[in-house]
Order: sequence, then structure tokens, then C-alpha cells
Amino acid sequence: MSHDFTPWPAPLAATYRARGYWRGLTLDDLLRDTARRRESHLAIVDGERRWSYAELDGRVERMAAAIYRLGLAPGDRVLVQLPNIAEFAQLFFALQRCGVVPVLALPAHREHEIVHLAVLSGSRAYAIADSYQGFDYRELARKLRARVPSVNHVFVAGIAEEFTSFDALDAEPEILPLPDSSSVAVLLLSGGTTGLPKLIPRTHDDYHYNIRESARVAGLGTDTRYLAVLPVAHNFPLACPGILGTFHAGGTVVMCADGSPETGQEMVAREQITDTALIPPLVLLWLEARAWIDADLGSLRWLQVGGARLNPEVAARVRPVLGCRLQQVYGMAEGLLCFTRHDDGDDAIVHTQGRPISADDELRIVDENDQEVTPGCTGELQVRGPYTLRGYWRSEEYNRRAFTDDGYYRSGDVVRRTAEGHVIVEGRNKDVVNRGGEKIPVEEVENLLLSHPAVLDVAIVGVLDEVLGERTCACVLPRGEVPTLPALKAHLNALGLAAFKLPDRLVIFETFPSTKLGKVNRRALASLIMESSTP
Ligand code: OOB
Repeated sequence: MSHDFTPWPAPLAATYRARGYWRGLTLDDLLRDTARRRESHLAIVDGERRWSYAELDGRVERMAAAIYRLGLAPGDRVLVQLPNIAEFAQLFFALQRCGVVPVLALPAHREHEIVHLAVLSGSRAYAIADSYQGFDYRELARKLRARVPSVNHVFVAGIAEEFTSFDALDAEPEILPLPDSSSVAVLLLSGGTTGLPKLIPRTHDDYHYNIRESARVAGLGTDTRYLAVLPVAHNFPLACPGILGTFHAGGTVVMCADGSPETGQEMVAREQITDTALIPPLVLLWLEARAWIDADLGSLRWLQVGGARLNPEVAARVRPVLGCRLQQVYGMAEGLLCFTRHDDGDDAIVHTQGRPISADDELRIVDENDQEVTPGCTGELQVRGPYTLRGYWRSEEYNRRAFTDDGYYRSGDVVRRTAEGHVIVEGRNKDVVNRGGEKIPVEEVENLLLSHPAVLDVAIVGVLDEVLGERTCACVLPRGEVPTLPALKAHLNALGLAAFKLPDRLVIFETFPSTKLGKVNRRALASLIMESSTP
């Protein structure tokens, strides 16, 4: 598969092996190792359903054999779109056991994203829940099969109708081929790119290290009870350290059915949760909800927060209001992870996004000419290291822009580092809106809006929002009749775009401010909108 992704150069790979980051282990080894050590320990809880490690491992073994018998071979891809249910973990590890690569889509994705991801990844199967939050994924599967016939199989958790139910993925275990640890283990979705979403190839070697090291930095152990609140298809709740970190540590994963503070806090009390991870807007809701929810949060030790900037005033309220300690996490599906450490002082924990987890994470902060700035100054972060990608999946042309000649990933984040080495995220210079942690590649939405008859030109910009951090505003030059926001949303909906990408606001313009290069000046647009909406 070497033409699909860019491997690390051999000398660096040798260093990462020699330093013990890459151990030749696969993600299947991760579950097998824990299952051997912690056989009867509770591995996963989903509502009233519970599995010990031995039970989870047994289920995975039979599911893997069934998937293999369907003809899926090592290196094949399966598009997975599951909510936070136990079947996610079962399927994830079953695919690992037969060397098949999961492609992780979010439950919020719709036809537009799903078709794109299936085509880009070349997936041979699609795994869904029957329905979730009022949406029937079998309908989506029918549309996908009609448009992408190479998707041969559909696996359904729940009532399968004409498709294959998860219960039927059950066959006598057999000896399966073992994947190579330097091959791709999982394809994650990138939020930070231009145009259509890209896929991030994560190898067994690099992801195993990512998981192991973040579990260590987060202090996970056999007594950890981790609540998966954020959608587990996201790198953060999946592997930083998330559910995979908890499995590695031999703790217990508790799947949370929805992200509301009511459900979450009641689950903390009921399941004696010790650790969980939230994005900043959810932290606000969890804090506010203490006014009316009296669930006992006494078991909660650590709250990890990442995905978007956490306001220091909010950060400072975590301990007094929720009674647990805060760990800030600045990460990206592309790789690099920064964590504040448990023994950092309050100032670092409240005001910074932590430091990298690996001594071999190479961070470079540069100006617009790719020159390193003076230490302590602000610039764009470029990074390479033992678990940061060297190229997106099948995106050769884009890769030439997204990486430097010496293999650093251009993160598009504007940061600075304190004298102690802590990273502070100040902003961003990529065309993405971070709407409460969900990343919206604006070009993707703009291109769809351009197909509306009343839109001559459009630019999507992020405008500051107290709760979500940012919301999206569609700035439109009309063609004849002036379009309305509901009409534009209906248009995007009909094209099958995920709801979180629909614009929150519409502002009509006669002309757009432009940059020196003649492109739309998004920054100037955003400030025009902010000025016009302040009283
Ligand atoms: C996480 O991953 P992605 O891939 O959804 O988004 C990455 C981007 C970063 O480049 C940065 O722009 C932003 O999200 N971000 C933060 C942040 N954490 C992520 N911005 C400010 N402060 C933070 N703490 O979002 C992700 C992946 C793994 C762990 C945590 C978050």
C-alpha cells in the first residue's frame, strides 16, 4: 500500500524503533495483551450490557473470523459509522484482528460525506447502527450502495433488514493472517484541510505508541473507569488516551449514549467514572448543569479538555464546581499531542495547552516565510515525530502543500511556547471553522453553496461565539433574487451535508474585501460581521 500513504524515511523509522517508540506491536496485540492479563475484569459497559475482557476478546475472535470468511482481506478498508455503543469496540478490534482497516466516519455525517469517504478510501463494506437519534442509517446505506457499488457489504448493529446483522458476524475462530506493524491500522478523518475532507493513515506502530504514551501521561490504570462522551470516531476520545488507552491500561470503558450533561453526570454517578474527556462547550454545559443536576460526581478524578480553545475562566471553574482536576489536551488527528501534566502548577494547567508527549516530537514555530520565530514569539506550528503523519491518504498533490520538504506537517495552528515549553494556542491560519470542536472545512461548504441558483459567490467565515467558540456565517453575493438562510440550509440538506456544517448565519454583501493576491479576505469579512453585530 506504499503508494497510498507516505512512510517515514528509513533512518527516522530506525531511530523510532531503537528508542522503543515503535515496538512492532499491532492494535490487535493491544487487546490480546490486556485480555491475557485481565481476563475476568470488566472491559466495557453499554447500558445494561457488560463484557469482561475474556468475553470481549472471544466476541472479537468470532467476528474477525466471520469478516475474513466474507472475503475481506488484510489491507481492505471498511467504512465505520457507529455511535458510542459496544459494537464500535467489537468491530474495531475484529477488523484489527484480520488486518482490515477501519475508516472512521462520524454519526453526524450524511450522504455527501459518506459517499466521499467510501470512494476516497475504496471501502468494501460499511458498518452502521440501524438508527440513532432519529436517523435511519439503513436508508443512507441504500443510497451509498446505489452510488458506490464497490461497497459490497453493509453490517448493521440492530435490525439489519436486507443487510448483514452484527449478530450474524459470528464464525468459528481460525488462524488469520497477521498484519505488519508498519502498515495502516486505521484511517482517521482530518478536520484541518482545504476542499473535501482528507484521510489520515495511522500505522500500528505509531498509533500503539500514541495510545500507550497518552495513557501513561493521563495516569490511566486498571482502576480507570473511562466515560466515552464525545463521539469515539474522533481521535481524542478514541486514542488520546480515550477508549483504546483505557483498554491498553486494563481499565473499564463505559459508553455514553448521548452528550447531554444530564446523561453524562448520571453515568458518572452510576458507573463510578474516574476519567472522561470533553470539548470546551460541553465543559460549560457540565458546569452550568450543576445548578439542577445533583448526581454525585465524587468518583471523577480527571477531566480532559481539548479540541478547541478552553477559556481560562472556564478552566478555573472545573475543580471548584465539578470537584475533579483538569488536564488540557491540544491534539490533532494528524498526530501531535500535547498534555498538561498532573504535577504542573495551576497556572500551566489553566492557561496552557500542555507540552508534547514524546521527546522526539519536533516542533518548529515559523513566520510566513517558514523561518523560525524568536523563542517565545507567535507563529505557525510545524511538527514531525514518531506519531505524526508524513502524508494524507492518496493525496499526493495536496501533500506537497501540507508538508515541508523536510517532512514537517504544517498544522495551520498559530501558537507560542512558554519558557517551560508549554504550548499556547493563539489562533489559526487555515480555512477551517472550529465550531465547538467540530472542524468545518469551509471550502467544502462553499463549493456546495455555489450550486444554489441565487448564490453568485460565497465565503464562509467563523464568528466568535461565547458557547461554541465559533459559529459559521455564510457571506453571500447574490445572483438576482436574494437567498434566505432557511433556503440555503435546505439546499445543503438536500445535498446530504452533515447538519453541523450548515451555516448559522447569512450576511448579504455587494462586494467582498480582497487580499493583495486578489483572493477573498476572510479575516476582513469576519471583522466586518463582528462590527455589524455589536450594538
Ligand atoms: C482534535 O483533533 P482534530 O483533528 O479534530 O482537530 C485538530 C485541531 C488543531 O489543529 C487545533 O486547531 C484544534 O483542533 N485544537 C485546539 C485544541 N485541541 C485541538 N485548539 C485549541 N486548544 C486545544 N486544546 O481536536 C484533538 C485530537 C486529539 C486530542 C485532542 C484534540
